[in-house]
Amino acid sequence: MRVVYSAEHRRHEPSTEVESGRAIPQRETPERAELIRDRLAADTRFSFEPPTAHGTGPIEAVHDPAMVAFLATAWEELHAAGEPPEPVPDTFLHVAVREGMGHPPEPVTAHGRFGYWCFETYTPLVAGTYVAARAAVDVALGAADLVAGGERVAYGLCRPPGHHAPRSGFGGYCFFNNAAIVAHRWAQATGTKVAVLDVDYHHGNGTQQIFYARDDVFYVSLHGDPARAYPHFAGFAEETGTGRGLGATRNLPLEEGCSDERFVAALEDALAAVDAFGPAALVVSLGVDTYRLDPIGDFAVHTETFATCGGRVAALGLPTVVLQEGGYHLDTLGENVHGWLTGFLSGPR
Ligand code: Q9C
Ligand code: ZN
Repeated sequence: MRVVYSAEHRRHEPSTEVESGRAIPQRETPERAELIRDRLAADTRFSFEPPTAHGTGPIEAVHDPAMVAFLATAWEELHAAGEPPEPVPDTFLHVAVREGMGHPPEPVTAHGRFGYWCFETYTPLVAGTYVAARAAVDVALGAADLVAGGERVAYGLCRPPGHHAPRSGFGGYCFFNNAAIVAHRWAQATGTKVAVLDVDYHHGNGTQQIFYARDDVFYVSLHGDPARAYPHFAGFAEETGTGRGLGATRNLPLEEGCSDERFVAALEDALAAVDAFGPAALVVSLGVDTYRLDPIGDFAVHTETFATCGGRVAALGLPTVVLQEGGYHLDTLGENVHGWLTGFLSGPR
């Protein structure tokens, strides 16, 4: 399997995140990508290549160009305004503030703009964030190019991840929605339908939002029920799309302690839904924070099950772009991703 990887991810390395007002160690670290890379590199079935530059065009096709412009210079502007090395916003554009009054203009100051575009406190900016986030998009698009060129499957070792970023926002360790950028570009370039299968522990609220009113990109997710889990405000089973997109979103919220059997059964439901949609290609948002010991998940999925899952996804028979999202148990992160990908290569069992 061909793997696209860029060392530029290391430039995004916040040391902390803010949870309930406490600064705690950042979970989404450079070490994550290095552990995955090292595990795959120890298996000759995987080969590595750098991404090619795709510019901001594919990003601005999915995200508000004003958000891209903000991120391009945000850290420098915040720094010049005297903010700390890893700033986090304090005043967010909560929906209630503008209820019944329409959308406000983008603030003028960097501080105001930060809370306008960012939706939570787990996602500090550092000096290299923009370069790293741009590289993650190029990694994703590089993997998609390999599949467009005839590879059955390719893996983009994206970092930072992307699935929490909606069209006009960022958060949840995510800046640009790598999977959505790939899915949109593929659908536009080919005029065919695409499915995004999101198996990260967290609901991919950003990806769902981007495609919610569209009938050309199907979004299906297995995740911790938002009744108890981040991102709290999206991912409910009742959310099935809107307008012409009605029926092109499918959520499978799962209970605390979700077992291997339950997880695989839910995956089979998701795969049946993908198959019924009839896409020409598949994008997988691969998070392994479903693992039983993940520090921010609460499922009971074991390492062996990731191979089962990869094999079941391969059985769809679709050209498949696999992109890295979450997974925070460092001792098993490489093994779990390797298991999923080799399971895909081996096929169903
Ligand atoms: N106590 C990804 O996996 N922290 N993002 C939630 C809840 C933020 C996860 C902690 C989780 C973001 C890509
Ligand atoms: Zn996650």
